[in-house]
Formats: sequence, structure tokens, C-alpha cells
Amino acid sequence: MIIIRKFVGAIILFFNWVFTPRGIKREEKSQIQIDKKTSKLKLYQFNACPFCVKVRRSMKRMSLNIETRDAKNNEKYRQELQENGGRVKVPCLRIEDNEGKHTWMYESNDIIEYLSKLQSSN
Ligand SMILES: N[C@@H](CCC(=O)N[C@@H](CS)C(=O)NCC(=O)O)C(=O)O
Repeated sequence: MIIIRKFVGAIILFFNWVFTPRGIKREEKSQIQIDKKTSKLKLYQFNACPFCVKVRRSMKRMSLNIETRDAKNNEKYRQELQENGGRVKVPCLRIEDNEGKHTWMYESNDIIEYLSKLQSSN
């Protein structure tokens, strides 16, 4: 079972690499502004999870530079997700507000919608 999962994961990563989407090009000032906004976001994810790949591809298309945190291999990030998000399910976007309070957003479609709104409001 583990071998099959690893094999499927490798195929997903391979196709993701071959068909890497192009990112949109913004004016420098505008990219700096959006980078400032996205510095408050962290994406907890697994490398070969198809839902995580979908979110990462959307980030790439929108040219959003968001730190990704490997919740599979990094025990610290896994624990953070479990303890603060409530469960180890990925992808999960940690959103920090101006007071430093964190909201944990699960569901790839919700994350993509949130990011689309964030970049279009820039
Ligand atoms: N509907 C979710 C599905 C996410 C999902 O199933 N992720 C898997 C990894 S590929 C996971 O974290 N499974 C662990 C669990 O559900 O507890 C989404 O679109 O984000």
C-alpha cells in the first residue's frame, strides 16, 4: 500500500513538474504589496498530496509567494497543525491577522478562493 501511494505521489509530482503553470507578471510595486500581505500566510501541506498540489499550482498561477510547511516530514509543523488547527489534514492555510491571531483554513477550494480574493483586492 505504501509503495502504491509513493508511486502515485511520484507520478503526481512528475506531471506537476512537467506542466508547471506560468505565474502572472505584476508591476514590481504591486508584487511587493502582495508579498507583504502573503507574508502573513503559511501553507501546511504534504508534498505529493493532490489537493496540496492543486493549491500550490494556483499559488504559482497567481504568483503568490507563500511559505509552505511540510506537515508530513517535519514533526514541529505536524504538531502545530494538530494542536492549533485541530487535525492533521492538508492543505491548511494559517492566516495571521494584525493582532497576531491565527485562523486555520482547511479545504483546498476554500483556500484557493481566499487567495483569489486576496490578490484581486490588491
Ligand atoms: N477535501 C479536502 C481533502 C483533503 C485531503 O483529503 N487531504 C488528505 C491528504 S491528500 C489528508 O490530509 N488526509 C488526512 C485526513 O483527512 O485526516 C480538500 O480539498 O482539501
